[in-house]
Formats: sequence, C-alpha cells, structure tokens
Amino acid sequence: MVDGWHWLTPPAPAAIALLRAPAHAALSDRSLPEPGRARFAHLCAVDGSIVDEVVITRLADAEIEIACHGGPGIRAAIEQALRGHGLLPMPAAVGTDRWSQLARAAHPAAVQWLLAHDESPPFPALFPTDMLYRVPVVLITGPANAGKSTLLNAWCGHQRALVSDIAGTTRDLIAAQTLVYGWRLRLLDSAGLRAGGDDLERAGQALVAHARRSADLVLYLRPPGDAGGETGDLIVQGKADLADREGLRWSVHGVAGEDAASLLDHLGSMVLERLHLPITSS
Ligand SMILES: Nc1nc2c(ncn2[C@@H]2O[C@H](COP(=O)(O)OP(=O)(O)OP(=O)(O)O)[C@@H](O)[C@H]2O)c(=O)[nH]1
Ligand SMILES: [Mg+2]
Repeated sequence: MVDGWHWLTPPAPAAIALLRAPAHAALSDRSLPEPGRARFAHLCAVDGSIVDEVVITRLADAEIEIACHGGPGIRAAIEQALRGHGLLPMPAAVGTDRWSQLARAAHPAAVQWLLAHDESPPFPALFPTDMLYRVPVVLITGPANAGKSTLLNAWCGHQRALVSDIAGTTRDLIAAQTLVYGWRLRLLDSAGLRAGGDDLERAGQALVAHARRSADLVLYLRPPGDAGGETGDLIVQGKADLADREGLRWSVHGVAGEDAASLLDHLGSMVLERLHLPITSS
C-alpha cells in the first residue's frame, strides 16, 4: 500500500475538492466501498472525531478517491487528519500548479498570458507575477464637490455613489471594478479633501490618506480654481464645462460623461505601464 496522498484539485477555494489516498480503513467511520463503488462517509481524524462528510470512491484495492468540501479551512483540517493517520502528502499531480495559477488569475488578460506562456515558472525576468493574481487600485481623490463620485458613476454606467451639491457627501471609500485592456482595475471613490470637521469627517480623511499610500495610481480631480495634486498623480481638470483646462492634458465633464471613456482608457494604460503589465488586445 502506498503511504502518500495528493490533491487532485487546485488550492483555490471551491465547493468541493478531490484527493487520492491509500485505501486506509481508519480514514472513515464506515467500511470502505468495494472497488468501483462509492459511498457517503465521514472522514475521521485518528481519534475518531469527524472532520468532514465526504464521498469515498474505491478506485482499486489499494487506492481511494475522496470528494470533500473545498474551502481552505476544511482542506487544512483534512490535511492534518491525514497526517495524523501517518499518511504523507506526495507531490501534486501533474498540472495541478498550472490549474492553480489559472484558477487564481484575477484578470482575463492574466489567463490569456498564462495560456500563452505555457511553460511553468520561472516567468520571464522582471515579470510582475503577483499582478496576475492581484487587482490594481486607483484612488480618485480631490477637494470636496470636485465631481469625483459623478466620475465614478459615469465609469460604472449606474449610480454607484451618491452625488449631491453638498460638499462632503462621500465619507467612505466606495469601490467599483472595471476592465481595461483585459485587466481588472479597482476604482476607489473617496471623501473630498478638506480640513477640520467632526470625527466622522476626520475618519473619512484618514481613509483617503491610507488609500493614497497603498494605491497603484492616484487620480486627482481638480475643480475650477484648485491647484492641488501631487507628483506622480494623474491630475485631471474636473467640471470641464465650467473651466479651462489650465494647462492639463486631461479634463472631464462628469455630468455629461464626456471624455470619461477615453480618460479611463488612458488611466488603464498608465496603470499597466507603471506595473509593467502587457497591454493585450481584449
Ligand atoms: N457643471 C458640472 N457639475 C458637475 C460636474 N461633475 C459633477 N458636478 C456636480 O457637482 C456636484 C458635486 O458632485 P459629486 O460627484 O458629488 O462631487 P464629489 O467630488 O464626489 O464631492 P464629495 O463627495 O463631497 O467630495 C454635484 O451637484 C454634481 O452634479 C461637471 O463635470 N460639471
Ligand atoms: Mg463624492
């Protein structure tokens, strides 16, 4: 009898997971099925306690396949129980690493990239492999009433965030996802920048400051008469119907949605360039 077991499904969270193991009778609270048959059973730890409700299929005299629940917590508990029975993990089945990469890919373009580079890692030097699995964040900031939430809504195509002419309407970070060149972007609308205010107002300002530190790109929306924004920000003239561009390359009239699509394209290519990600055709 082999002493090793291995997962047949990748480690990404899923409703069920499959593993192949030696036909070790003590794994289950019921006798193992005959070869070629399956049965419901409880998978048990070495002390007899139940770990999961599973389906056990007897593949051969000495080999079983177990279909268990697929969340990360239950998988970890099962691994521990198998160790308790003296069964050691064997290297993953052929291709599992590949499946795992594809299952975890956060972007359609990442799937495309992985399929086009079908040799397993190592990846090309300097390729930011973590970005295949992580969604870049773009913070939309600027003074209160600049039109930030209006811009987010224009990009979403529906009213994702409340808009009003009362300065300080947005207090929380409001997230929405979009797809640019096949890569997902997480857009974060935020409280308008202003000093003072009550505790809630200051909490909103603290959220923006924190989001600025962790964002991959900051879009600073300048309302007419404002001159803010930091080096490295994409500074955009807001309320373009009420102001000249004042030397800025990008402007937007959020209410009319004018220029919003081309601005999003530009923003996407800026993020991709900054993160060294390829621009794909999709
Ligand atoms: N004329 C004009 N008005 C705009 C434009 N964009 C937004 N507004 C108006 O400006 C007001 C404020 O818009 P919001 O999108 O709520 O502004 P905000 O930056 O999110 O404001 P806070 O959440 O308070 O920080 C609303 O009355 C909008 O209708 C624009 O491009 N032109
Ligand atoms: Mg707002």
